[in-house]
Amino acid sequence: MPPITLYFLQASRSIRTAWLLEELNLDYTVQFSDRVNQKAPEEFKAASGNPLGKSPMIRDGDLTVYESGVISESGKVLPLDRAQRVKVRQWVHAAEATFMLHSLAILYARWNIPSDAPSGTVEAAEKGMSTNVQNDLAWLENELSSSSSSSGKFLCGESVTAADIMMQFSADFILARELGTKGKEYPAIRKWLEVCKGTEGYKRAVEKTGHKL
Ligand SMILES: N[C@@H](CCC(=O)N[C@@H](CS)C(=O)NCC(=O)O)C(=O)O
Repeated sequence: MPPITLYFLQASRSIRTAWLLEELNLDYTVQFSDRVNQKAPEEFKAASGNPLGKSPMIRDGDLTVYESGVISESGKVLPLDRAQRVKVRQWVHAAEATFMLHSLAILYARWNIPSDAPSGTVEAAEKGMSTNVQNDLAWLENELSSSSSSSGKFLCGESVTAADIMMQFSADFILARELGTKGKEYPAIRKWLEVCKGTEGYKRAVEKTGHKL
């Protein structure tokens, strides 16, 4: 048995950790669960050992680690050079604390505003919250437009870093669910997403987990 177990909830951030483990060439087993009514089933949450029941979670020997960001800051995907490392970590944190924070607000409005609310309530909430998401995506689009012409095809250079591993899911999720993106085009983001999805590590992660959004 490989020492690492990945708790993988379908259609979730768990793909980040599967991609990471593939990039690091680590052997691991996967405990899967599909969603039930958009949520992780209670038995899966309990088995994962994460107090919040959220995925991904890994068990590595007697160590359990949750939060995809901290898991991603591992091995060769975190550059040793101080300036590069800071830049990569900036994207690692932005992936959750900026991009997911702003976009999930829209998804939660869609899920939680009661269906008998006055007509147009969800749309108005969504419109108000789109400004943050569009600013975030404009930042990423600009960064990718300038970085691909100067320093490489990935977010922070010529090879996959934790920045790609974390940000790929955030951007893919926002575009797939159209969270505040109506009427906007993001060609550099879409091109980079294809580059990420075309890496051998990402393809192996999808093959192993069946990840789909
Ligand atoms: N900040 C955490 C977020 C984890 C999280 O919210 N995971 C979601 C899936 S993307 C989850 O497990 N949801 C299941 C549920 O709430 O039932 C991370 O990056 O790992």
